[in-house]
Amino acid sequence: MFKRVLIANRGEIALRISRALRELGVEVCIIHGREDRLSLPVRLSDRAIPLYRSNPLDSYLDYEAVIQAAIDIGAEAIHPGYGFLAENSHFAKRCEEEGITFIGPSAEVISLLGDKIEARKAMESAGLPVARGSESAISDTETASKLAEKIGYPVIIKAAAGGGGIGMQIVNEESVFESALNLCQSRAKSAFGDSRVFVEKYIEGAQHVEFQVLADGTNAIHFGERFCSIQRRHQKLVEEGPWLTPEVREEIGNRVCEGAISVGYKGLATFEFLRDKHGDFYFLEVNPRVQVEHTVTEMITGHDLVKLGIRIAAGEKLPLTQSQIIFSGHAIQCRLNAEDPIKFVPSPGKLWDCHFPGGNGVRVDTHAHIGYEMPGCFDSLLAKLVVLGVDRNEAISKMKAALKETTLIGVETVIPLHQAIMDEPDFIARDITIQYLEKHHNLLG
Ligand code: MV4
Repeated sequence: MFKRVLIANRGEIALRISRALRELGVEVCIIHGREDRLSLPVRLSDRAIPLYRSNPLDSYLDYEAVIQAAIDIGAEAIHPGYGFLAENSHFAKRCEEEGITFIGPSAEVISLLGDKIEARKAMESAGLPVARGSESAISDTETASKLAEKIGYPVIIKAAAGGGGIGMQIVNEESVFESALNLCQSRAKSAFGDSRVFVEKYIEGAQHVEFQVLADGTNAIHFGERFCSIQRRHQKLVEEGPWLTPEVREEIGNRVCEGAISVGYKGLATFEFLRDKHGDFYFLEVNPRVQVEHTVTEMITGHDLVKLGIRIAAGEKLPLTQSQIIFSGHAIQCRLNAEDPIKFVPSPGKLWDCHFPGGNGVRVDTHAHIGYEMPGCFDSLLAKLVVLGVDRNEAISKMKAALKETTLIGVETVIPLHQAIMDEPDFIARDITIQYLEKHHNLLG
């Protein structure tokens, strides 16, 4: 195991990683910006390295400074968490060059999976189901519109360098295809400096289901699925699991393991899928990092995913077999963002009071505390409230009780929205697609 690890992140995930490192007997180091100098993950670290920048985000994005900090303090590895540098192949490459372990997959694998055309091709070859679409980047409009005609409208045009839905265009008829293609290409060019796009059949009325994988470069196991359809502008709000029957879990689970093995994946990964109303799956992308909602999987399997990811990075082979992954109960997570619950605009401010629920099957991952100054310049995630019930109905009841007990004074939060969702008949009936919030306007005030 490592002796000393540097955390290149902030907020709740920095605290989550810090806990995992402590349990593994590793010294906890962390970089931080000015806004976070008094934060819990910084105060609880063994060593904190200030990297103050005029733009607060740069404290966590200046990767040469992060690498220099690791060298200066003698950290053998860097944990990137999620966001910031987590999916930056240049950063992972620079770590490799400096002999520092990047806790995650290789730079080469990050770069392969970051190209959605390459990722799609690799996963299709490994036997994962994909939507009908273009095998390579679209070069000319005519070929593209012929392909769209063949696949049948609606189609979706996506950026190769994308993910997170940036620039994506849904096209319902041929007459607007060319303008949508141009728009997607120019959005892709300005957002990613890469104008390559591809076309897929648009999957209507779909659910978002993702599989948790852990791989060691040679072998892979899966920890089942999470259901994450309740999202707004590609920001998830509610995540839960399990969602599928054991048979379907085993089938898709085996395939994602094959997919991870085929690219020599090392570390934690999430395989995202759409699932249509017939129950058919379509691979979307692989997220090569720990995710915000990993907690749902920890609740239903009992395994500590963050510790497992660190152990793999330290060179251990998979310490578990698939048969040791056993699912029990139903977990739901509500993201408690410091935002206006209707318009979702960030609500920074000082937490004058702060109380979180507890009790059987209730977990709160947060860096919040009384007196905490919630900055407006970072992600608005203040806490993750996760509950585990024997079944989904018990989990919903527990979540309602836990939301009621949560006290956060000084900022607005999305708690009222979560409370409305937990009482909403379609949510209770599991009748949820990725359009859930658009189709339930009544929940937004
Ligand atoms: C799709 C799709 C429908 N059909 N692909 C959105 C983000 C990116 N990861 C892929 N996305 C989608 N791809 C096909 N062929 C619909 C979406 C999508 C979506 C997917 C997951 C969760 C929320 C979403 C919200 C809007 C669109």
